[in-house]
Amino acid sequence: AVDVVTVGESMVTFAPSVPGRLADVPSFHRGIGGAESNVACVLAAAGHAVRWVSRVGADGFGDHLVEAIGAYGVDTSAVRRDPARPTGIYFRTAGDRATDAHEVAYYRAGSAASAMTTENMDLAAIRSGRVLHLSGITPALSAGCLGLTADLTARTRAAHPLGPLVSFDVNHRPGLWPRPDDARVLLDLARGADLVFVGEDEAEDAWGITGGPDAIRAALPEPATLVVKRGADGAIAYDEHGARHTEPAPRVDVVAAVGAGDAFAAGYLSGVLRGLPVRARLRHGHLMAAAALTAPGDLAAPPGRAHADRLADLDDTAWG
Ligand code: KDG
Repeated sequence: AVDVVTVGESMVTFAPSVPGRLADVPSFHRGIGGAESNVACVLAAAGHAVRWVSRVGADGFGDHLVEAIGAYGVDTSAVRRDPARPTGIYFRTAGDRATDAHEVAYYRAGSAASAMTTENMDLAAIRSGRVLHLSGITPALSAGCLGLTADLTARTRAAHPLGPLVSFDVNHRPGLWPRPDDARVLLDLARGADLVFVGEDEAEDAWGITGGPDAIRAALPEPATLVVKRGADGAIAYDEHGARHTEPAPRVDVVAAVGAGDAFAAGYLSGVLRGLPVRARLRHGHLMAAAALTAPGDLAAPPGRAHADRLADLDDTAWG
């Protein structure tokens, strides 16, 4: 049985060998990225049965993604190869340590994954898990990808009441939306999910919500659970009973924030799958995020389950 299915574009990533402007970096280290496959890899490392569903090119980068994501223990059997379109790739700079401002150069327009539609995806494979995890990156890729995400959120819930719990990470990527206002569609998509992850700053950038976590919950009352992430200030989960759970984040020396949100979602979902209390779900989210924050790439080696359990069980004085 599959615990979690994720759907989304993955890319071969090129991280800089030295700091500096993109124009000046002489060489890059190859890695793998893609928010949804990052979530899948962290969940697989935490011992869950995970499937990643996508489309990649029939090229060497597509081979690398399937092999590298598969090597994490993720099931890639429903990934389709597109002989007519390339696999997406992207380059980024190390960024400024204080502000985390970094340059990203995507080469993904017209990629194999951007051609995902409801019609060309294996919907039975997509609905085969206890949890279906999606993100707001996919609907930014093309009209077909937006339609797929819409079908898998609101309309899927109505037509498949016994289907998987739908988890949605807002993942607002301003550079992918043609016009800033287009990102408002993420609010509608989030309304169709059961569990939503959003950053406080992200809700302001994408939706203009400035009133903090309670204002975000007021704008988004539909998902049974809403998790608002506040970076170093911790995270808040609003549950279906109207309760609000706040959990501080451990202090870490940030090397690169990329991938931390994905790792947080994976840790939280691992707690959901294991039936842990909300507070432990948040702590597992923080622990997985801390591993990503302290590693340079999109994907870090997460702590093993037993170690994470020991850390999550420490008393409050060790947390926050
Ligand atoms: O969350 C990290 C992702 O942003 C990164 O791995 C690449 O999926 C990606 C994207 O579209 O930016």
